Amino acid sequence: MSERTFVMLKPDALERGLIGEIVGRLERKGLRPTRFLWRVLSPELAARHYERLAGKSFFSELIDYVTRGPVLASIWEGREAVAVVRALVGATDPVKAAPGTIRGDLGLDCTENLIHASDSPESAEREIALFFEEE
Ligand code: IDP
Ligand code: MG
Repeated sequence: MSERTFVMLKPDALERGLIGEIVGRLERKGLRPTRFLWRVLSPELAARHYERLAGKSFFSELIDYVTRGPVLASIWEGREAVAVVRALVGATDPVKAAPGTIRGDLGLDCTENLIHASDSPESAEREIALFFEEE
């Protein structure tokens, strides 16, 4: 059954010129993009997006990172899209992410790990609403 998920290329991915590399991996898997949005996140939007992590020691570092330059937010569709994209992305810490995954192949820093992808269909709908359906 087709499903949709939310993907955000974080500022380091754009700074390093990795849009084509990362978007290409999702496309080659067979997923289809339906929306793209290039924007600089406000600290308020970043904090709402990551509100579940508000108590963590790295929270302010995370907000500074994701607001320091533009991100590329997107919506992707396909069979089991949420789980498929999470598998392509790899573990949160790129040192632990398996080779062959986006973070495993392209990243090294635990905070600056290139990409966000929704962790459940419920998160995907919440994040799509936050980025694409509110103003
Ligand atoms: P995820 O992006 O793999 O879903 P989350 O636990 O949702 O991981 O964390 C959101 C983001 O916060 C991560 O992608 C990473 O940028 C940052 N982060 C998570 N855990 C740590 C940590 O232990 N140290 C530093 N940054 C972290
Ligand atoms: Mg997460």
